[in-house]
Amino acid sequence: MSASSPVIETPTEYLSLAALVQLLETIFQRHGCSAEVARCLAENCASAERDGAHSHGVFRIPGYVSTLASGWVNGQALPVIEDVAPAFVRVDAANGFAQPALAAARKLLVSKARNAGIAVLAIRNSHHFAALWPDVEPFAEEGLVALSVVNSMTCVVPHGADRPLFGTNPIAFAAPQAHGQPIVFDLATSAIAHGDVQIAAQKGERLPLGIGVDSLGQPTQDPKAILEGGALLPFGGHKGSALSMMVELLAAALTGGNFSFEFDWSNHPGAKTPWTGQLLIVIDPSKAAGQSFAERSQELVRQMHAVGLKRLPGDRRHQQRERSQQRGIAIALEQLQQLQALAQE
Ligand code: NDP
Ligand code: PYC
Repeated sequence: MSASSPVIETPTEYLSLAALVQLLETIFQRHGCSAEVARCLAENCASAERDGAHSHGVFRIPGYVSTLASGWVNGQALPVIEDVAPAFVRVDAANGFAQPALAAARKLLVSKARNAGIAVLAIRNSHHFAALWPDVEPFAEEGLVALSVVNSMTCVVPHGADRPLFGTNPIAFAAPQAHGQPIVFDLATSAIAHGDVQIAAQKGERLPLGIGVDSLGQPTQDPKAILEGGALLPFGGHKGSALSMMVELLAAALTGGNFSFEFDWSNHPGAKTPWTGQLLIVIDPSKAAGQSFAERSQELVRQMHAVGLKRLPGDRRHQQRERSQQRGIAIALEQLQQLQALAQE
């Protein structure tokens, strides 16, 4: 581009969080979700868009809609909660989404964590198509430490193997921090999230080397080659691969959900949501000995900044959240019109 080339701005609209939630809620209801499930998914997806987590924001709506239309997932499912032990809750999501299952079991989980000091929530028979941080951040906002894992669909080659087996299998962690935002990280154990490969393919962008392979197992920077018969690699070689294996064990073997390689959606054209499981571990740090945990986390952050760290995980999201709160959530006009059309179908 020459210095004199005009910059072409994408026409953009700015929506309040409430307006975006309302629009998405209408879409989910129109396409087969109960009012409760629609509200839960709309809030989740709108928060991701507000925080600039674009791979799991409104970009996902067509996938949700095609999945619901395919009959692969039950948008009206009523999760079944089983209180199995003083620190263990099981939920059968009844082939519905994982977020309403978590919402239904949340109160029991928190009360168990506060009583026992720790509690586990094992969700099975569930579909998770979203970012994981919204599942853990609220626990830290009420003073608890939370860790969650969810497995997805086969598209990652275990380190040292020839063919894909694992999912993109994210891990999210949240901890309270005195006088600051909770410390939160949320990362796929693949080199990048599958959603970001799809976005790169849509934009015609190339990916860095070391992220994926083509259908012949050869390294590629072409996102389409990864999506069409190729696969992703774990982040960090054998280390990310071990974490991805751990996610399969905790989110599937422990919960009773499917491994990423165990479901077959070929009879449901349009199905996009992995039918797997999710595990959450919640800890009440007030039960621990010593100084206040939140004060200790603040001290750790202080020392990290003191050695030159400029950016913590979660900082980008929080900055984007603030921007969205000030000027509204930016949605490209064309995308907004597509959403409005889906709300009217
Ligand atoms: P990123 O690699 O973008 O970010 C991973 C984490 O690292 C975030 O907490 C991020 O914070 C932080 N981070 C990024 N860059 C830096 C940096 N330079 N310094 C310090 N911290 C940094 O995310 P992924 O691509 O791994 O995952 C994207 C999303 O995809 C996640 O929300 C994940 O849950 C979701 N996902 C969902 C799946 C599912 O089955 N439901 C499957 C796979 C992924 P920040 O947020 O502030 O950028
Ligand atoms: O981005 O890898 C991903 C993903 C899988 C399921 C939902 N998101």
